[in-house]
Amino acid sequence: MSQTNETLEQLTSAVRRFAREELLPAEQQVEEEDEIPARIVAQLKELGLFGMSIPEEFGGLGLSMYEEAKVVFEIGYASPVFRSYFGTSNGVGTLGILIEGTEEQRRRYLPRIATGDLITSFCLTEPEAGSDAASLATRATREGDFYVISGTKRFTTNSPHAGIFTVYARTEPKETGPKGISAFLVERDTPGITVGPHNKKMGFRGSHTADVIFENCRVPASALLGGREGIGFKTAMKSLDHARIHMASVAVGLCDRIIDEGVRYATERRQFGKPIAQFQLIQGMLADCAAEAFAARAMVEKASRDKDAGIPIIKESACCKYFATEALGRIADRVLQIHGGYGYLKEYAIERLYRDARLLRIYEGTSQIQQLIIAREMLKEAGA
Ligand code: COS
Repeated sequence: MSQTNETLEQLTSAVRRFAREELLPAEQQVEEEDEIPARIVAQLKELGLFGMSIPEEFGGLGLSMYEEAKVVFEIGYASPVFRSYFGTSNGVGTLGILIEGTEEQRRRYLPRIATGDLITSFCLTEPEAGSDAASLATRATREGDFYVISGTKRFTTNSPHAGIFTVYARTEPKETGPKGISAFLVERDTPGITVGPHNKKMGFRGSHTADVIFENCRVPASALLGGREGIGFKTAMKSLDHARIHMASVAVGLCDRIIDEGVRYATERRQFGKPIAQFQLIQGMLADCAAEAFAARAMVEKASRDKDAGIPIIKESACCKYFATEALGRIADRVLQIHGGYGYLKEYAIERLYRDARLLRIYEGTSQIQQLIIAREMLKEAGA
């Protein structure tokens, strides 16, 4: 572990205070304006949150997976939109550089990513390649000392703000599966890149996703991640193993928040002459929420400690993402139910949090993809 218990406690306390004192009061403004205020972005930078997973030698906080999860539990207590702004820079947009990047690539990009001055985006998903990521059709064709990239990427989080894209493209046209895929670090000002308009989503207002279109985009051969062709798919999968534990941590933080909203409402709202919290049917719902949130937290803590210890966590990471985000969905649904008709009104936070929570069961791999990964690993372990 890179931080002492004391420094980790200082960091998580600072993030807890920041989430509760600065982020919660700004949530409604973000919802209305579909934008995170610049003052908050500056505070996120100051706390070092863009560089949580980046080693200290490159200016990051150098947190272990366990430490990252503990910090994310705290930031996840606020609207997940805030976390999303620095999420790609700690997660899928940057992890490829940490996992496979050459020394030159690390030195060129990581220090600016760590400060939040360079935002990264992960360009894997395409219009016809979502869950089946290995079927992607974007091409990167070698021409002398360059590659020429063409294709369309979809649902690219933070692409409107990104300064660099980690782009997954097919370098071996005859190879239609995972083996022909390579990854590239493509700088935003490269000619041939168009970022489309923001997608209009059910929730997550303030977090922006869009199509990114590459048209004969020429990048130097040095943009090939890790300097090797054909390893891109595995790099993406390894990035997602880390990112899914991170996402499960976001879900844990949001479970805590939504449960607090439920307890507060249940103790304030009176029916039949007493607070509804005193009715056992409400207590049953609250208890189910607490038990599931506790289980999700324990899973994330165990899986992240295992990852830090070098134990393979492909199955555990998928279990965490699957369980924590599905539990979050059930918790959001119960807490909205506890609010009754008021839960359906925009003036209560649960209406927005319920919509935001819905995304977590979909992105960074749907629940069904997590089930598939878990079962595959089980069968592998059984030698089947
Ligand atoms: N770590 C390292 N290697 C991995 C890996 C991981 N987590 N997962 C797969 N691989 C390797 C496999 O071992 C295999 O290697 P070999 O060919 O050497 O045996 C190779 O990668 C291909 O793996 P696999 O056969 O499992 O690929 P599939 O095409 O069947 O797909 C799934 C795998 C479905 C798991 C993958 O496409 C996936 O995760 N899809 C969801 C994508 C996603 O999350 N999208 C959201 C984007 S972020 S918003």
